[in-house]
Amino acid sequence: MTSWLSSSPPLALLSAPRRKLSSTVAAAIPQGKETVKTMPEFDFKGYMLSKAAAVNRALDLAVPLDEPRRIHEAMRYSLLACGKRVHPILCIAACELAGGPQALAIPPAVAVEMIHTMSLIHDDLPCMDNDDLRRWQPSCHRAFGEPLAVLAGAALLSLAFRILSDPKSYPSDLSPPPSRVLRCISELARCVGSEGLVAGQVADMESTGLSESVPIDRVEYIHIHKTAALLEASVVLGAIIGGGSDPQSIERLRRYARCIGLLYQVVDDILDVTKSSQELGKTAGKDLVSDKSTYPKLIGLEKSREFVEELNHEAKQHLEEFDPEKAAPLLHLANYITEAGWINNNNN
Ligand code: GRG
Repeated sequence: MTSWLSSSPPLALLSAPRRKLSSTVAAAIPQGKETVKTMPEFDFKGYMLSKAAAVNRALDLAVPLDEPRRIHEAMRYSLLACGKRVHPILCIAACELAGGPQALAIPPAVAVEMIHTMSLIHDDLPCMDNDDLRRWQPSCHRAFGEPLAVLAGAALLSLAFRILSDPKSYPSDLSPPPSRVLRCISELARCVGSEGLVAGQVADMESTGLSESVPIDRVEYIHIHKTAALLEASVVLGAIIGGGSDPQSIERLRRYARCIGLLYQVVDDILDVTKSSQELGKTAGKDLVSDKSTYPKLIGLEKSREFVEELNHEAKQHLEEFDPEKAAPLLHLANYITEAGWINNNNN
C-alpha cells in the first residue's frame, strides 16, 4: 500500500513552499478588535504534516487486510486515499488544547475519519449523488461495485465505534476514564444519525431539484447537519478525551467547530463552481448539474465569500478565552479551511 505521504496530491497539498501563515492570520483578524489577540508564530505546515502522518499510520494499522480480503481492500481503498485529514487533526488539536497528549486523541481521531470516509462512500453511491471520482480516484462503488461499497461504509461506521470504545485502542499508561469514553460515544452517535449527518442528507435530497425556491435557512440546516455536525463532534471528542471538564470551555469549542463546519461546506459550495475536478480530486460543477441548494446559487459568489470571512471571524472569537499559543492550531485550521489552503498550496 502506498504511503499517504508519498502519494502525489497530498504531498502537493502540504509540502508547497512555506507561506507566512501567521501574517495571513493577522490579516484575517479585523483591526481594532481588542478582544482578538495577536497570533504567535506557528509552523502550520509542519504541524499539518506531522499530525497527518500520525493519523495515516494509525488508519493503516486500524484496517488490516484480513479475511474477507475484498471488503478490507474496499475499506482501505477509500480510507487511505488522499484526504486532507481535517477531522482527525481538529480532534488532536482540541485534545492538546484541553491538556491531553496526542496519543489519547488517536482513537477518536481515527473514528471520526472513518465516519467521514463512510459518509463520502455512501454520498457517492448511485442512489445518492452518483459520483465517479473521489479523493483523486474512482469512487468506491466504481472500483469495487455497489454492494461492496455499501458494506465498506457500514463496516467503517461500526469499526469507528469499536475503536473508540475498546480500552485496547489506548496506550496502557494513558487509559482514559470510561466516563470520558462514554461521553465520546454518545456525542459521535448523535452526530451520525437522524439528528446529524442522516438528517442533513435527507434534507439535501428533499431540496435537490428545487434549488431556487429553497430558503436560505433550509440550506443552512442542511449544511449544519450534513457537514458541520461531524466537524463539531471531531473537536468536542478531542476536548473530552483530552480531559476538558469545564462545560463553558467545551461549549466554546463546540461553537468554534460549528462555525468552521458551516464554513467548510460553504467553501465546498464555492469550490464546486470555481475549481476544476483535477484541483478538487472530485467532480467539479456537480451542484449545478444536480440542481443542489448551495450558498453561491442563493446569495451569489461574492456574498458567499463574505459569509465565509464572517464565519472565520466568529469561529476565532469563540477561541478568545484560550491561551493563544495553545489555540494556535485551531486558529490556523480556521484560516486553512477559509482560504481552501490545500488548493492555494497546490497552485504555488
Ligand atoms: C449512512 C449513517 C449514514 C450516514 C451517511 C451520505 C450521508 C449520510 C451524509 C453525507 C455527508 C457528506 C458527504 C457531506 C459532505 C461533507 C463534505 C464537504 C465533504 C467534502 O470532503 P473533502 O473532499 O474531504 O473536503 P477529504 O477528507 O477528502 O479531504
